Amino acid sequence: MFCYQCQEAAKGIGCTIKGACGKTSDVANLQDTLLFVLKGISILNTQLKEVGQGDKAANKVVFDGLFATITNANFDHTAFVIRIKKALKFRDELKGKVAAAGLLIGDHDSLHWTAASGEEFEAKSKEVGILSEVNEDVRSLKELIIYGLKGLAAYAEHAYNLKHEKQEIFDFMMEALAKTTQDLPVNELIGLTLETGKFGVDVMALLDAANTSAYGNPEVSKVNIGVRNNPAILISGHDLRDMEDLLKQAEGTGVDVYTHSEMLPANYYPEFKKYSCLAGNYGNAWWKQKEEFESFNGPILFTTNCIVPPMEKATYKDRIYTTGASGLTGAIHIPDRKEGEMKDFSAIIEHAKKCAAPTQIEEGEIVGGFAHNQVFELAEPIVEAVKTGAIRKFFVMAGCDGRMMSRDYYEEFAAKLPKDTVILTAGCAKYRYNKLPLGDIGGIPRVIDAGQCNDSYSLAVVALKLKEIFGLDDVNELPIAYNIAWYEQKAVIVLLALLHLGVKNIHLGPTLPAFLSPNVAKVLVENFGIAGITNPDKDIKLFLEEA
Ligand code: SF4
Ligand code: SF3
Repeated sequence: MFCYQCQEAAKGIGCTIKGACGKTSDVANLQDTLLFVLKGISILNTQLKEVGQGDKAANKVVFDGLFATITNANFDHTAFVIRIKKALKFRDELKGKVAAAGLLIGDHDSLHWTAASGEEFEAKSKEVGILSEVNEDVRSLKELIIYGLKGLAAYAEHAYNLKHEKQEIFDFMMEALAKTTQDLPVNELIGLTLETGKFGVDVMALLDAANTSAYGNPEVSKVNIGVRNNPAILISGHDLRDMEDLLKQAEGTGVDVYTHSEMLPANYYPEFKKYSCLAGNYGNAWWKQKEEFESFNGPILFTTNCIVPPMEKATYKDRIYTTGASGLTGAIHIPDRKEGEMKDFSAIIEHAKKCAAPTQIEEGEIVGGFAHNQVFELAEPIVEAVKTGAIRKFFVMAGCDGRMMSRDYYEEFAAKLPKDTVILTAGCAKYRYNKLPLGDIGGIPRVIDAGQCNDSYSLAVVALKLKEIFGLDDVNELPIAYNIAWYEQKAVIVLLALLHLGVKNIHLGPTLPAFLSPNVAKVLVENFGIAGITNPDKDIKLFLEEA
């Protein structure tokens, strides 16, 4: 195996024996092979699309497959073997359609290779894995594009589950994936990287429309972080349609539902607040799950990443359920919903009834729900505070959290920021500072949480609105600094989206991606002012000195 797609890549180079995330080499190899087959499907369907015969079924095969290979989403060997088998069968059907349309089938190996067993699937990865691209810069750009596409695919899937889809986004996803099989000059690959960012904006806008049209606009909300006395289910991940189905089925059963990690923002949606079984948020960011799942006592539902494979001795092993693109060997997987129906969560609800209520680990409330609509309603006092100097600067600290010690930086950074600054956040990065007593500025909280990582889109919308209100030509003239924490590939698409929107001087930490070759990193530094982080004191000084 060789994998360097996330911030925890071993030694800052890549994982080769086992992932720091817990991914075993057999699963890593199967993921590489699945990606290879998805490239073949993308080549064929792009050909069909060009003659007006694109196959809509390809959309889901590709976005769901890409999503399953995201860091910490799916650790299930068998699930990948099944996916590869299905993908090969689907690819061969597409080949038939390409031939029937009178088109030539190319000679890329992803169009012709075939095998039937898990061992053969694994063996293939040696030829088609990341290192099969020998030019370091080309490899770096291609992987940057692929990771952006993985993030895009995840967001597209959530929107799709809410019946929001845009064929242009799927077409781009497949066109770009197909292009990664070609010998393209570096300039073209840079162009494709930036184009990926454009579609990143589009997919986040689509998901925002899907979420808000289904569940209303997030509103300022106090979320309970203590516990009640009922047995309960903990729901994690990002999929709001799963959240809806679970709440509907749990309501009135005596079983409560708590959110974990990236599901916290579900508490901000008016439609979800109506359910009396929604009891609040339990715990913190994903990487604390080993302790928090023990004390939760009830079953846990993963709708997406981030899963940490449990230790052998973990007591909660038989309380884990997965659904959608997520998977874990030994966990119970809840199948997809049938057309027009809800997913069937009865098993997890029955399981919860037999469990003790959660053990309290925290108490009190946290405040969130500042997506774009809510911020616009509060625009007047915010703009006023900027004009009077009560707010000197905003700090976008969106992105991911992770278990590396070096991430203590973000807590320290937030705590040390001057009191006339405001943090704008989204994603699980917020858990580093959303429980600190940072206070407010004339009633405006100093931590403004827009929601999940995809709600970084909301922060971009707010920035563009402020640019308009202040009559500026360039979004970079605003008093906003970007200090983003990344971990997995959704953060990659958020970053590319921000670059597409013209945002410059983004600081990225706790370390720069291992998949950026020195030359590609240089392009990002020279053209976009991308930089790393140093220490909180030095960085705060630097940010405050910047215009
Ligand atoms: Fe390593 Fe990250 Fe890949 Fe897991 S996802 S194998 S931690 S680089
Ligand atoms: Fe977090 Fe995994 Fe990225 Fe959605 S849940 S932000 S790390």
